[in-house]
Amino acid sequence: MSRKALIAANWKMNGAKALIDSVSGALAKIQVDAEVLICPPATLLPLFPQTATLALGAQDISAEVSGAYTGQLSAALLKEAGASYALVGHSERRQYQFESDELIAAKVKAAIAAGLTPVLCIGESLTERQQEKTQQVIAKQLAAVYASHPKLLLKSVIAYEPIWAIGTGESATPEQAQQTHAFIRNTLASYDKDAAQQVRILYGGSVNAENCAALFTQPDIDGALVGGASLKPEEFAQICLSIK
Ligand code: G2H
Repeated sequence: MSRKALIAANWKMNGAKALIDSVSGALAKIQVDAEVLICPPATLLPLFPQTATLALGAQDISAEVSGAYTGQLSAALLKEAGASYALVGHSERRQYQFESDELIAAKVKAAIAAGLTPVLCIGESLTERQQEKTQQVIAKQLAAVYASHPKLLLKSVIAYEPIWAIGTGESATPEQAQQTHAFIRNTLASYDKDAAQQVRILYGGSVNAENCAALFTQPDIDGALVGGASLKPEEFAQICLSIK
C-alpha cells in the first residue's frame, strides 16, 4: 500500500506575514515528493498565496457549527479562510485547554462534516511511557474517536506525538516511533482493516533536518508534524526534501 507522504508544519502561536513570505519562498524553490501542509495561527490563513502545492490547516476547530461560542472558530469559518485540514487534540490543547477525548471526537466529526481533514494528535506522557502505558493510552485516545465511528478513519490523518518529545529536542528514535506507529495501524485495523492501510500516520516531536531522514525510512511513518523546525524556512524545506 503506497500512501502519499504528508509533511505538516505546526507554527503554534508563532509567525507573521514575513514568515509566510520566507517559507513560501523556500518551498517554491524545491520539488517535493510529498504533500506539504502549513498550520499557522488562524489569522494568517488568508494571507498565504494560493498555490496548488501548499495546503493550509487550522491548529484547532470548534466542535460547534455556529452560535454563542465567543472566541471559537467553526470548521466552516476556517475552511472559508483557506484551511483544508485541522489539527485536533494536540497535546497542548489537551493539557492547557483541558480538552477531553469526547470533545476531541466531536471536533473530528465537525471537521469532516465541514469538509476538512482532521489530523488527530495522540501520544503518551513521559510518566505513562515509564509506566509502560503507551499502548493503553493510545488505544484509548483512538477508541474515543473511531470505535463507534470507523467510517471517519478514511477521512482522517493521525499524528503520533509523544509528549516527552514535543519541543524538548529529544525525538523518539526511529525504532521507538515505528513500534508505536505499527501499534496504531494495528489498532485502526481492528476498526476497519482496509482503511487502516490507507490512513497516513505522521510522527511529531522534535523533528528536525538531522533526524527526519531516519524516521522517514520506517514503514509505518508516512510523514511528520513539525513544530519548532517549521519556523526555519530552509530547515523546513530540507525536511520536505528528505521524504521519499
Ligand atoms: C509537537 C511538534 C509539532 P516540535 O508539538 O506539533 O512540535 O516539533 O517543536 O516538538
